[in-house]
Order: sequence, then structure tokens, then C-alpha cells
Amino acid sequence: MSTIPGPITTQGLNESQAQRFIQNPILTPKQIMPSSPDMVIECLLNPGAFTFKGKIGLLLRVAERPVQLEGTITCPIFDEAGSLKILSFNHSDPDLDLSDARLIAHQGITYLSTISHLRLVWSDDGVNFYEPETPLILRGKGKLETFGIEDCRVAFIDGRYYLTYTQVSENGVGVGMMSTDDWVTMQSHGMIIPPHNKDCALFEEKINGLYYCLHRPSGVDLGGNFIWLASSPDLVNWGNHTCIARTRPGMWDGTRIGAGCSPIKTAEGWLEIYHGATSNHRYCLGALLLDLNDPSKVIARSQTPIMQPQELYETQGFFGEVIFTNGHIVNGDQLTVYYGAADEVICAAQFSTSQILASLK
Ligand code: MAN
Repeated sequence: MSTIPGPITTQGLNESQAQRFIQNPILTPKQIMPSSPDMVIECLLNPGAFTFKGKIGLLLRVAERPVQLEGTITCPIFDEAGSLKILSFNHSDPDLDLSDARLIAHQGITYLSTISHLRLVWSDDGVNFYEPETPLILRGKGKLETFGIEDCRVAFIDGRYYLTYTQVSENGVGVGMMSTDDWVTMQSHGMIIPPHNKDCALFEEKINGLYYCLHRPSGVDLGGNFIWLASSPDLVNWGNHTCIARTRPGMWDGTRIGAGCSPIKTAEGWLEIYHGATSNHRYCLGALLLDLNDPSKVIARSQTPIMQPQELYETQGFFGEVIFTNGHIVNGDQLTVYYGAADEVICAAQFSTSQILASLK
């Protein structure tokens, strides 16, 4: 991997580990063109990250909605043929619940307040990003993506990039997969894990002859939002599912947890950066260490977060108190974590992998 020039960083007040980029936020909604003139980008968030031909690529999640008119709230959805439809609700409607900025709840049905697509940007230094001359825009397609696609992880396996992302529709939330080797032509592999599931991170090499992934089903009544492990002979058909980490009531990861991107192979085990949230939707980052030979064995787990919302761009925004990652770049001991802050802007922070490992002891 090529060495990317280091950004200037700043350390969080209560953290020994995260060195935030001084340039944060490195991308904001104003820096990207909406997908059509009648749409507004409300949020840029949760990018997948990878290296390709000496550059760093981010696959941004771009969340848009139509220009809002006073007195109404509108939400965009695709129909199965791929045309955009706009649903409109009156603010004075007593059946309307807008208490969560991410959702529009009406008469027992929940819609998303924005619709997301994925957009590719490149960088030579990991800090300044630009769109390619021919933009790569990946939109939801078909009946499983009518509410859009979100939070893409990028894994490099056997010389090919595999994108695992959240497919959202009235049918539920599941994991889709695409692959490419040139970032021009994409091959779709369809839904690889059915609803309700998201946060799917592929291991970048086989273990004992099988591919592995982390994923996050959501239990109904029993169970919860826990991290699971599965294996596969071909990256498409997944089995041997097992729950490897549950939420810890009362702690920073008490209500929901989910994998970041691909586990990092270290001498001590697979290091996975994951998000944990409280019932108040405060999202922090922590780490899990999994056995190299049997990743269903959890060797260690962060007692306290390795990074938590504290800068203004993390505590305030479209949905405040959120640090959410699904993309990082590893360069020796240096780990650059790209993340969505307050569900509105893109930021980055550097860590030392060995320091994270030491914090787990
Ligand atoms: C969800 C995720 C993210 C989002 C967080 C915080 O759990 O899927 O898309 O960033 O909530 O809103």
C-alpha cells in the first residue's frame, strides 16, 4: 500500500487514542451536487473507504430530500421501476410523528425522511476529496431498495472489491452486495442477508478455507441488536450463523452494536472497530478482538469507548451525538478511521492499532 501524506491531527479531550483531523469536517453536504436540481443534500455520512491505484476512495452515503415547503414535509421513495415518487404530509396532521429527524411516522407506517444513494470520491492525501470526471453514483434499484441504499463497507478480497451495504424498502432492511475491480463496472450479487439485518463487514481473507462476515440482525421480542458471525464458501451463500457479542445494558454499548468495516488482522487476533449506542441514541466507537483461527471466540472488548462524540460537529447536526464508522484505511500501525459525525458530515481520525490493542488488555 502506498504511503498517504499524514493530515494534521488534534486529540480529543477525554480520549488517549483518537487523533481527529484538524481539517474536520473534511466533507459537508454543500461540497457535493445533489443528484437532481429539485433535491437538497441534508446529510453526507458513513463512508466506505478503500485504496485503489495510489488513491484513497470513499463511497459516501448521500441523503437527500426534495426542497421543503412551509407547512408540509415530503419524503422521496423510488417505485419498483426506479422513478422517484414524492409523498407529502401536512405538518398539522395529528397522526404525523416527526420526533426522530431520520423518520416520518404516519398512521402506523414508517418512512425515511431522506433517501440515500452512494457516491464515489477520490483523494491523493486522505484529506481533500473530489468526484471523478464521470461521477459514480449508485442508487437503489428494484423492490428491495425503494427507500435507498446506505452505509457501504468495502472489502478487498482475492483482487476484487466487495461492497456490502444496507438495502432499505417497505419489505424491510437487509444486506446487499456488489463487486468491482475497476470502480467503473459494478456487478450486483443481490440481497445476501435478508431482513432485518445490516452492518455486514467481510473478512478480507479466508479462515480455514471459508469466507467470514460479521452482521447485525435485530431480534424481535427476544434477542436484540447484537453482532453475529457467519461463514460462506462463495461470499454469497452464508451459514453457520452465531452470535458473538451482545449489548451490555447500562454501558456505552447498551442498546445496539454493529460492526464497522473489515476486521484488521494483527498478531494478537482480528481487531474489529464497532459502534455501540445507548437508548438515547448516543453512538460511540469501541473495539473487539477475535481469535485468528476461530473468530467466533471474543478475546477482548473495550470497556470504555475508544472514541465518543465531543466536538461540536459530532454533538450537533442532523442527528447529534453520533460517531458512526464503516470505513477505514490501515497503513502499518496507523489506522485512519473515516466516520459520519452527527449523521451530517464526514470526518476522520487517526489511531495506533497497537494502542487500541493495549487498551483491550
Ligand atoms: C443507524 C445506522 C446509521 C446511522 C445511525 C445513527 O443505526 O444504520 O445509518 O448513522 O443509526 O443515526
